[in-house]
Amino acid sequence: MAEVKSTCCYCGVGCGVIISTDQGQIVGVRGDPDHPANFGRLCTKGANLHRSAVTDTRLLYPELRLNRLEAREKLDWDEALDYAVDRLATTIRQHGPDSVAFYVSGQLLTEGYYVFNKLAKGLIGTNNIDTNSRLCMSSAVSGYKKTLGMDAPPACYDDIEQAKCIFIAGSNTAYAHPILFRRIEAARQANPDLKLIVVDPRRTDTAAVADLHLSILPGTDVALFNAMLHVLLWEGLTDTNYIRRHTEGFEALKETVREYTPAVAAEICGIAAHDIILAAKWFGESGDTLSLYCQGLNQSSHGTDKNAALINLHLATGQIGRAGSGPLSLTGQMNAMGGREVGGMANLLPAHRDMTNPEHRAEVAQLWGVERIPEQQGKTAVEMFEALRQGEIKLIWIVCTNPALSMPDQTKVREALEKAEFVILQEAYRTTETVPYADLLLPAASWGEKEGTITNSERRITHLNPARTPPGAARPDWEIATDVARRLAVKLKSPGGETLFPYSCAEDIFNEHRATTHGRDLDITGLSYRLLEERGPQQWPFPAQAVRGKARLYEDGHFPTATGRARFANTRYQSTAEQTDARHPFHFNSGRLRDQWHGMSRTGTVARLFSHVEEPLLSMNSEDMQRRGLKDGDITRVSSKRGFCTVRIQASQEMRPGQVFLPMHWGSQSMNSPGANALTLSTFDPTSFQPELKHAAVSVEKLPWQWQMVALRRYGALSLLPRVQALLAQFQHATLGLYGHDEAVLVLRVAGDQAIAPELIEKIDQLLGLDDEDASISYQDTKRGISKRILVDQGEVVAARLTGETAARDWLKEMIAAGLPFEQIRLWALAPLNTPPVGGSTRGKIICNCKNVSEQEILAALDQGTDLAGLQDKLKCGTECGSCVPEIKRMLDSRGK
Ligand SMILES: Nc1nc2c(c(=O)[nH]1)N[C@H]1C(S)=C(S)[C@@H](COP(=O)(O)OP(=O)(O)OC[C@H]3O[C@@H](n4cnc5c(=O)[nH]c(N)nc54)[C@H](O)[C@@H]3O)O[C@H]1N2
Ligand SMILES: Nc1nc2c(c(=O)[nH]1)N[C@H]1C(S)=C(S)[C@@H](COP(=O)(O)OP(=O)(O)OC[C@H]3O[C@@H](n4cnc5c(=O)[nH]c(N)nc54)[C@H](O)[C@@H]3O)O[C@H]1N2
Ligand code: SF4
Ligand SMILES: [Mo]
Repeated sequence: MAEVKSTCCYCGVGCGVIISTDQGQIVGVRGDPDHPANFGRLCTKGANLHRSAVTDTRLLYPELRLNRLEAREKLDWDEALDYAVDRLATTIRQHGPDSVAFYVSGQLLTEGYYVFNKLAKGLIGTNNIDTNSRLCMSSAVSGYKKTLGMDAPPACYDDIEQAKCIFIAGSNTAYAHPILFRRIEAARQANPDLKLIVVDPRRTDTAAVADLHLSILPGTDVALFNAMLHVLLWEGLTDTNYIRRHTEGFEALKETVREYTPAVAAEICGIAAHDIILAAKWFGESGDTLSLYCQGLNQSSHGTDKNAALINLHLATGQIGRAGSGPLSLTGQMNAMGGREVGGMANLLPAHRDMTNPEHRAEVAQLWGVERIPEQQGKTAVEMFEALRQGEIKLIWIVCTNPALSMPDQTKVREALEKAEFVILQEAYRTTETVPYADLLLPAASWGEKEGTITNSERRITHLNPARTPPGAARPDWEIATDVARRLAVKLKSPGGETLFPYSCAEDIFNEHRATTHGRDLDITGLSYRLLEERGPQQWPFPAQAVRGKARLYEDGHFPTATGRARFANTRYQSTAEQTDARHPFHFNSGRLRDQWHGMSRTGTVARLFSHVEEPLLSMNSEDMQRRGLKDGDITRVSSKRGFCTVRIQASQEMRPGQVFLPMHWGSQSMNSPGANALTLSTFDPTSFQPELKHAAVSVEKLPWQWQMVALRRYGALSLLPRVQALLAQFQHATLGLYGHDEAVLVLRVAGDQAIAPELIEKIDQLLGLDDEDASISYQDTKRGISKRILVDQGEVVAARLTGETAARDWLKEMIAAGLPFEQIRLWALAPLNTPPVGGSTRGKIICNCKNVSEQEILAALDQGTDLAGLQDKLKCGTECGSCVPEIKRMLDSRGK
């Protein structure tokens, strides 16, 4: 057994982990007690990381297809790299450097990011490199730059304990940054006077526990923040001294917010005026208000304004650069911050330099030893895919992201991928939505397999150590980029090109990156891999000779702007790009679930991470459902002007009337449509270029489909996944997932207006091993269109398929997962009835994943008068990672406890 320090690969909290390995295999993971982001804690996703370290669904070898109608063939690395270089060089020669593009990711380690950026801007001479952070953090970047001068979050996690008021806007922290939420819970426990305000159209788990929940109408944040400033002025709660000494532009903003009275904003935001006044008073009177915010602000066609309007409140009250206060934008992906540091975007250059600044371009050219950096701003994510669709970009190299799931307006994105002359995809898994579009697949090393650094939400850099060698031929991203770059330099005969990428290890790249930060706001010239190993993770800036990094920025009130003053942004409320109307009456919102990560390539391999939410469900207010004659579990068609998807619906107390919410995680590899982004629009913020993923107008219609099928298979579920995925498009409605606690059961649910073709059923039976006549039991009632097939292995039911009517599915699924003997269901299996036999009960949704405790078990205990402590004592739920505690509290609340 060996132990190695690394980090979790998911969210921007950046928790430290200790990975244990046995004979080169990852066998366990625990929180690193010494890591300042989590002090040993992990959320459900983090605590299950080792369970996702399986290789069944990994991409193991480079694969190429020369013709899109044919299957891909395996290659060795030399062939794959040469082929990639050939295509790149030919395209560049024929159509110029801007005919190629790189679409990379905030989940790359800083080193990999750095090399891709240099490859595009330094060697090829195109600024067409952008990342999924464009869908995520770019409004936060432009919000900071517009007001504070630089892209630097001024506060830190320790401020949570020091704050007297925490203002969370557009962030479901309880789900998306759980370990920070644990800290907030602890801080509130330690200080009962600490106020928590949450601004979210939905009553999320985060909002439900707040002292004040402002359930604003979607997209109306700027009106709210401006009105809060109006109240702060009226109540004399602004810090005139701070405004005078350290800021500029306040007069114009003051003039603007004059018209944002609480009454006016209450009307726009759809909340009570007195709640706006209360929020402003708490914000201003506390003296130490910390704001945490995320995609509810960023993913908007005026995301920069939303960010800036919130920062205005901090500047106006002088609550910045002080312990316990400041605007702390939560980063989404674990290294979204690192990507910003190396300038891996179409409008940025290394170390927070700007593409539009000629001096910055010259500096970078000199640092890299290249003639020049191209001046023309590159294409940002949405523009990049549009240019690909228009044929302007011919070749795209996609790294560590899944645009066929995560980009808005999938119809267009998929058209772009189809039209592309050549698509290179550098991925770790072969199960993602983008894989079918790839001409060349390059297998990447993934979590636990590589060395490098990441920076979390509080500017803290951690050094990651590899715990195992990558499976198959997979290689670290930086190595692949470096190899291509060197070969391409030779092929393009670029002067000095062959020495541009002299790296033999990740550390070489880190050291070069470090040198680019010299004298910049994020100066890390005092850091090294060795220091990070010996003294643990550090915050930037950390210049040479520094003893430690800086916990907080702007403590002296000096800002990195031309005048040294922070700038108020004169923000005005604008409505969302698309408004609801009679044809599309619902406001569509999308986001995260507690236990899944984006396209589920990793979390989707861990059965227990499906037990909180098994299927993509559209949440709707129960009154809206009643009015439309909809009930829980009905299949609906959700349509926007751009596309549609079919999903089951559920009544949700979280939703206000007129709004619906769909998790973003399911796409065409786990259902029969591209999911949420079939519906979204690609309109973006004019400054940040971040698309408005959170707001669209949709209609919801019931589909009266009676015919259903469920197929279940234990053993080998993971290796079956890709083969079942390939069938999904053939169904009118289908979802694919896993079930179980330890052993995974594959679950395929299908519905339609009539029975699917017998050949398709046969195909599914074959895949699941149900075609074995000797081992399986089948029952067929052709007249009623009902059939069942059950596979028994050593007396246990291991697979089943029901068609026509599937009332027994949940019970059967639990039975297969638990490995119950076939004898228990023999009579049912051979009978015409499809409803579960007497006594067949289901556990339903699992609330506590660590301790495997279901909603029903908790409700039953609540019926007996148990409180939270009693539940924790008796059922043990919520005692391990704590991710389910907000939900349990909510259940207690609804019982008036
Ligand atoms: N479990 C889990 N955690 C994750 C991720 C994951 O996939 N799964 N992904 C990570 C990444 S990359 C990111 S970016 C973060 C995202 O973290 P969050 O931004 O916290 O998560 P979301 O669910 O996308 O959206 C947050 C909330 O914004 C609300 N919202 C929608 N419209 C508005 C609006 O107009 N105003 C306001 N104020 N709120 C609005 C939504 O109702 C939603 O509850 O999560 C990170 N953490
Ligand atoms: N409707 C809607 N759409 C959204 C959002 C939303 O809220 N609503 N949120 C947006 C946001 S904030 C984000 S960040 C994006 C996220 O969207 P994506 O970036 O598409 O999401 P991931 O599934 O995290 O993609 C990362 C990919 O990298 C692969 N991978 C894992 N490890 C490695 C590695 O080490 N190297 C390489 N090369 N590959 C690896 C994974 O298998 C995975 O497929 O989605 C955006 N899209
Ligand atoms: S909060 Fe959870 S997902 Fe985020 S880094 Fe920590 S363990 Fe990973
Ligand atoms: Mo994100």
